[in-house]
Amino acid sequence: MTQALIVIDVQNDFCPGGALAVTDGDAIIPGINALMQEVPCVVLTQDWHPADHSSFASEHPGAAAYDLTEMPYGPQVLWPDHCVQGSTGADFHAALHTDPADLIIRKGFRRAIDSYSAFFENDKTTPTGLEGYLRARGITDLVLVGLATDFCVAYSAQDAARLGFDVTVRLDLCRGIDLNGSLEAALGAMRAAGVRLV
Ligand code: VGL
Ligand code: ZN
Repeated sequence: MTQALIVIDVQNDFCPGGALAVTDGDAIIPGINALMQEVPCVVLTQDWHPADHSSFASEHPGAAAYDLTEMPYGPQVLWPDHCVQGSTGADFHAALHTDPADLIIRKGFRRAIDSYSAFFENDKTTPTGLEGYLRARGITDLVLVGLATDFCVAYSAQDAARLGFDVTVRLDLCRGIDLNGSLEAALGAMRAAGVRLV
């Protein structure tokens, strides 16, 4: 087996003080940095939205952040503006070691479609290219860490399991948003998909 560490969205906007701050989001960073030294492949993902991204509540007159809306591809939570391309909020947290990364994959850069997963956008069909990269390197086993447990980590883990990777989520190195029970739901969905939660 060949292992890769996939570090999901450890960006300023998901850390305390950010636009979509996850409680204690920055607390996982020292542990992630340490784990990078133990794996042969490190991939970072970066949420990377245009300023007028359709997942932003500000693009939907009358809508509030965290409302649910219907997109052509299905239900979509509307978020505060976050991780706008080139902004400080989109930068990786300063404490995260980025030098060990072999690949940085950006997602959510198409205005009309959100992308929680590191593998597919929210239509579940548009690929990011990450699967091809990992397969071309012979990687079979993935360890996922990062933000947020119940959105980008959970979607990435389920897609990875469906694609046939052996997937472990290190819950101690993740933090969640927990919107209306989304954390419990995500844990159940990951378990049902065959993801190992440790
Ligand atoms: C995320 C909401 C919107 C995440 C990204 O990284 O979990 N959540 N965009
Ligand atoms: Zn986003």
